[in-house]
Formats: sequence, C-alpha cells, structure tokens
Amino acid sequence: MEFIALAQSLARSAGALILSRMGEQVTAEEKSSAFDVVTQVDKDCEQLIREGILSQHLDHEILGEEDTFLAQKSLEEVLSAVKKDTYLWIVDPIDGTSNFVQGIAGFTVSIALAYNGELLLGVVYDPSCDEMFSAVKGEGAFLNGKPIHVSNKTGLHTSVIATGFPSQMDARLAVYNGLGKLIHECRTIRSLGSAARHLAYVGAGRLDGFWENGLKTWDVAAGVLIVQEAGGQVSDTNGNSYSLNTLHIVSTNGLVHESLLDCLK
Ligand code: 2AM
Ligand code: CA
Repeated sequence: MEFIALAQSLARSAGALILSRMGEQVTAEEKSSAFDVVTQVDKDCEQLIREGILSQHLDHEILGEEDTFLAQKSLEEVLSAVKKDTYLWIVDPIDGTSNFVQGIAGFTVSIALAYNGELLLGVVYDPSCDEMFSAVKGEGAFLNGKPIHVSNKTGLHTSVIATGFPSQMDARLAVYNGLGKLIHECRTIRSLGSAARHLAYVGAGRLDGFWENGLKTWDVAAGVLIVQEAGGQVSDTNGNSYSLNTLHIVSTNGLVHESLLDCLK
C-alpha cells in the first residue's frame, strides 16, 4: 500500500474507533498535570495505528504521543535517537482529547511521515465531520480528495486567527499575552481544541492563521505539511523555519505572517 493510502486508512480506522466509544463513560487520567489528560481510547487508537504501520513496515520508527509518555522519554530524546535514513511516523491518536472527554466534536487523528527530518506526508482526519485533510510533499493539499488552498486575506484586521491553551502554564501564559495584543488587531479569534485541526483549517482557508506555544511534534507535523502544501507559511514565533523540534508555532496564509509575528512579539 502507498504510504499516503496507509496513513489515510489508519486515520479512518482510528476515527471510527473513537466515534464508537464516544457515548461510553470515559475516564480522563491525568498525565503530566491535571491540565494534561489521556483516555484508554487514545491508547487503543495509538496501538491500532502502530500495529497497522509495523504490519507493513517493520523497519520504520514511530513517534507516538502516548507511547512516548509511557516510555517516560522526552520528545527531544526520542527525536535525537531517530536513526538517519529511517522513516519516522509521527502519530497523535487523538488531538483534542479534552474535546473527546467533554463530548465536543472536533478532535482529530493526526499522522505524518518524515525522512531525515523532512515531512513527506500528513493526514489530519476529523471523524465527526468525516473530513480527511491530506498532503504529500510537492503534490499539494487536499480535503476529501479535492485541492485546498489558503485564504487570500492581506491584513490582520480582516483575519480570523485561532489559538489553543496548552497544558504547560508558561506556554498558556504566552498565549494569553499574545491574545491581549491580538484582540486589538484581528477580526476575531477561535479556539477549536485541536492544533491539528487549526492547521488543517488554515490550509483550507477557513482560518487565516493559527499560533500556539508549547506544542509537541505529534500535534502539528501533519498539519504543518498541509499548510505548506496549501500555499501557506509556518514558522516558530521568532520567524524561524519549521523543524520537527518547533514547539511554538505560527502558521498563516503567508500574506499575514509578518503582521501576526510582529503582533505577537
Ligand atoms: P492533545 O489533545 O493531543 O493533548 C490544545 O491547546 C492543543 O494542545 C491540542 O492540540 C492538545 O493536544 C495540545 N496539548 C495538550 N496537552 C499538551 C502537552 N502536554 N504537550 C503538548 N501539547 C499538548
Ligand atoms: Ca493526543
């Protein structure tokens, strides 16, 4: 199976599993703090995706949110241990676990594939809407198979910008400070609970920009390629190019990128 077909098929299977368990009494376990939660469904979805990848590609590596947490490893440790010339799958089984726990639609499954630090493909699947966002390096970005493109807004005053509230308090405060400045500058602000979905929406032109501090590679890798392939721009909050280590992310249609960076400084 082609890599992109495998990613889409596993994202769909995980999405179906999440929806099938939505009415259940789910227990939100605390991870690093009360603001950082996981459920058995996150773990089951990650295992489904992991087994699906390894059943076809035993020599590939997987960076999964829940497995990394269980292994008590930092993201930096795992990324620096990835061997050269090895395919690395980057998996967030549920991005927006708080949405899932609260019974709010809009969580996503996020799967990316990288090789020597470069993103090759990304899929972000929203099972509640059956929306499959996807991108392959150099081949464009798509929503349910149709090409998507970022918006053409040229100023922040007409832009709708999204952000999120990460679990770490320093990152949360950075978002809060950014919001204090941005509310004077942009048309309005949205917070939909999934970084991956925010990025996919920037790619689809539904949002003109998205920024958030304190994210992890699995939250954003797939969405980053979708934005880039849809004609948009992604950097860190200082304007440096995106890499798999970027945690503080700014993504836009490209036309409002400098204005958003300036505003958040
Ligand atoms: P999650 O649901 O997969 O944890 C919300 O602001 C965004 O932050 C979501 O994409 C959420 O992803 C992410 N997030 C929550 N806790 C996080 C953590 N400890 N580290 C990095 N990202 C986190
Ligand atoms: Ca997650």
